[in-house]
Amino acid sequence: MQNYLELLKRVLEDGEETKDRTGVGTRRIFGPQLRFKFEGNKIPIITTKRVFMKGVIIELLWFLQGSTNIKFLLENNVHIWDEWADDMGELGPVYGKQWRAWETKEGNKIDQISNIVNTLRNNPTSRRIILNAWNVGEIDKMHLPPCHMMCQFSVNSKGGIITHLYQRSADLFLGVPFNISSYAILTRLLAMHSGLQASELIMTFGDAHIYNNHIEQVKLQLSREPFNQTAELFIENRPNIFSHVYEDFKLEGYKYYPSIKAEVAV
Ligand code: THF
Repeated sequence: MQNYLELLKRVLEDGEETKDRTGVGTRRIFGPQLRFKFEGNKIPIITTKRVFMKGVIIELLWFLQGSTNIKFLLENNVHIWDEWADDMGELGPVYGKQWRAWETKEGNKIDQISNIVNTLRNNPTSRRIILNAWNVGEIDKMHLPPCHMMCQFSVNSKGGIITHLYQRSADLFLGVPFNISSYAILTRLLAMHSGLQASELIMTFGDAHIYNNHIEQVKLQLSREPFNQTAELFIENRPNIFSHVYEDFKLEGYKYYPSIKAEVAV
């Protein structure tokens, strides 16, 4: 996965120094893109550090459940959302709520994921297959506005899904390795439940940054020669996209360098 490392290098060397909301400070560039092609059961995962794949899968299942409370994450020992939750574990109307129960003015709830599976299945040439978490009227109630905020899905003539994600803010060292694998798995799940294949993942970033307290970690990562992408993800089938459990996901052949610790900016 050379292009992720190339992006890290570019931001490290040419990024503009910025004072950001968190007070940590970043180097940033605006508007880069990463692309990953799917091949068989192979799944894109960064190899130049160990990616916490259990966290990625549990978080994705949690989004798909429509949950906005960290209880399920804590039960599974995943702590990546702790910093933003209130005393009751609530995060406000974040991803899960918008994906599964976007509220309309009339008081109806729209399940975007079900609609997407149906459209992929029944009208694959549609140019309106969109997943949107950026609910303008509810942003101020979210403890953190969505970073990976919208996706458009396209089905090519071979029946392959192309996922194009727009991510307004990209924490290149901590968040992006999660986001890559997460949207890759979402693409595989959508393919499985719509009778299609996963073809490509395109990620367009708005503000792509390296936090100042991740610089040494990024340099260490850049000193490592990446392994070939050999990881394969096998997913047990289920009657629908919402009934998956963690045990359905079997990751094989993931080669990685040791994990690298870093503080998350809140
Ligand atoms: N805020 C910031 N500053 N960066 C982010 O990446 C981010 N997110 C989510 C919401 N706000 C964010 C939270 N996702 C980790 C990973 C993903 C997160 C938050 C934190 C993290 O600390 N990962 C470590 C440790 C994992 C572990 O073992 O617990 C890692 O090494 O990967 C991005 O969407």
